[in-house]
Amino acid sequence: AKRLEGKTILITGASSGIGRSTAMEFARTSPKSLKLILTARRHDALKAIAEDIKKEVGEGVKVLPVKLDVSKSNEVKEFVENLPSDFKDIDVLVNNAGLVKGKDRAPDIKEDDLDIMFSTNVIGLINMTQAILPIFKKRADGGKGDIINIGSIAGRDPYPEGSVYCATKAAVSSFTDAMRRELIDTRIRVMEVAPGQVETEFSIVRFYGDKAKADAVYKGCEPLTPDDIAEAAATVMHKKT
Ligand code: NDP
Ligand code: 8X3
Repeated sequence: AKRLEGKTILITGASSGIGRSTAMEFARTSPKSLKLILTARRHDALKAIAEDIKKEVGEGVKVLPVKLDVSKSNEVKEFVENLPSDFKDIDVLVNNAGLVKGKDRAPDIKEDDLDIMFSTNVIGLINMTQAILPIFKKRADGGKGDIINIGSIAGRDPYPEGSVYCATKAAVSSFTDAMRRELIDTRIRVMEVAPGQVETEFSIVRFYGDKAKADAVYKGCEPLTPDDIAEAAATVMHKKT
């Protein structure tokens, strides 16, 4: 619980799956002094999660739901400029927003799918990192804060018909490692959590809303749950000193 106490934590892609579970898990772990900024494109879903948190842990966790598309660099900049003063002092950025679209082999990869995967998973994650890092850097002794990037095993072990998604996650991994080295002389830590298969809306999104196709992905295996990943994310961060 100490790890999270008193922190202001920004989670992208908090409207569903791993992001939603991470918000709930953090709130449960530190129910008295946490501030959570929850972002995604679906604002109504974020507001519902804010209500769920209130029901489960009470008023001790302050939640700010904000509609934000991470792939739009102008939205990201405006978001940071317009943060209310009591939520500006962000300690932790969880770069979780991401998606997969389609299951195709080259040369049949759809251009729209290619665009949205790179602009969300890679450019979106970099946009957010660039926007939040100055907040970390202006702290004493070269800066302090935690960045937790949600990568994937797919970034290390790429599979046919997922080439673009896998390439985006390899990019996340590479960007994370370079950032860690850039910031080695600060107390800004850059981490990657790289899950295997987790049952969320991920496959529903992959198959453009076809729930039956998505369910078939998890038949006969035991996928991780988003709560498993949320617990991992909670334990990797700094203890506040
Ligand atoms: P979900 O589809 O359940 O959640 C994805 C989240 O990302 C949603 O909240 C969605 O919100 C958000 N999102 C998508 N596009 C954008 C955007 N442009 N701007 C802001 N938010 C966006 O899937 P998961 O929880 O599984 O995925 C979360 C992360 O975990 C992703 O990065 C994924 O690649 C990664 N991952 C998933 C695995 C799995 O097997 N499920 C395994 C390994 C990693 P909204 O639609 O409201 O914008
Ligand atoms: C999601 C993991 O292998 O199901 O990142 O695509 S996988």
